[in-house]
Amino acid sequence: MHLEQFNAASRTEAADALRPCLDIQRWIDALADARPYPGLEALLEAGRAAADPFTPSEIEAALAHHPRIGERARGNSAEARLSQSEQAGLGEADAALAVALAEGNHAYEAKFGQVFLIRAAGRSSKEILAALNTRLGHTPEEEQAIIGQQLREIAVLRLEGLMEK
Ligand code: 2AL
Repeated sequence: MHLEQFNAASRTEAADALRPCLDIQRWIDALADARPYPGLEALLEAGRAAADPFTPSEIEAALAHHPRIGERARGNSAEARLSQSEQAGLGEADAALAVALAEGNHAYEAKFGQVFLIRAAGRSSKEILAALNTRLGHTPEEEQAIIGQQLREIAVLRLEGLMEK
C-alpha cells in the first residue's frame, strides 16, 4: 500500500490494513483518525506515540497474537505471514539452540505467566537466546516495560513494511 492510498482509504480499509501490525483498537483508531500523513516518518512517529504507553490489558491482548519464538504462526493471515517472516532468520537454528530456546520459553512462561516476546527481525537465534536468558533474571515490572518496547518495535517495523516506498 502506498501512503497516498492509506491516506485516502475509507476508515474501515485503513483500520483493516493496520490491524495485522498491532491488534489494539485504541492504536488503530489513533492512527486511522490522524490521517492524512505528510510522509512515512510522520506515520511511523504516530505509530510510536500511540504505542507509548500501553495499558497492562493492551499488552496482554497483544501478546496473545504472537506465537512463541521458534514456533511457526498458523494460518495464512497477514499477521501470520508477518510473524513467519520475522522469525525466518531463526530457521537455521541448530538442534541444540532450538532445544535451549524451547526450554527458555518454558522457563519464562513458568516465571512470568506470559509468552516471551522479542522483536525477532534482525536478530539471530543466538542473540534471542542470550536476551531470553538475561530477561529470565528480571522482575515482572522490568519485563512489562521491555515487552511494551518490543511490541512497539514490532508494530512500527510492520507499519513500515506495510507502506511501499
Ligand atoms: C515474535 C513474532 O512472532 N515476531 C516477532 O518479532 N516476535 N514472537 C515472539 N514470541 O517474540
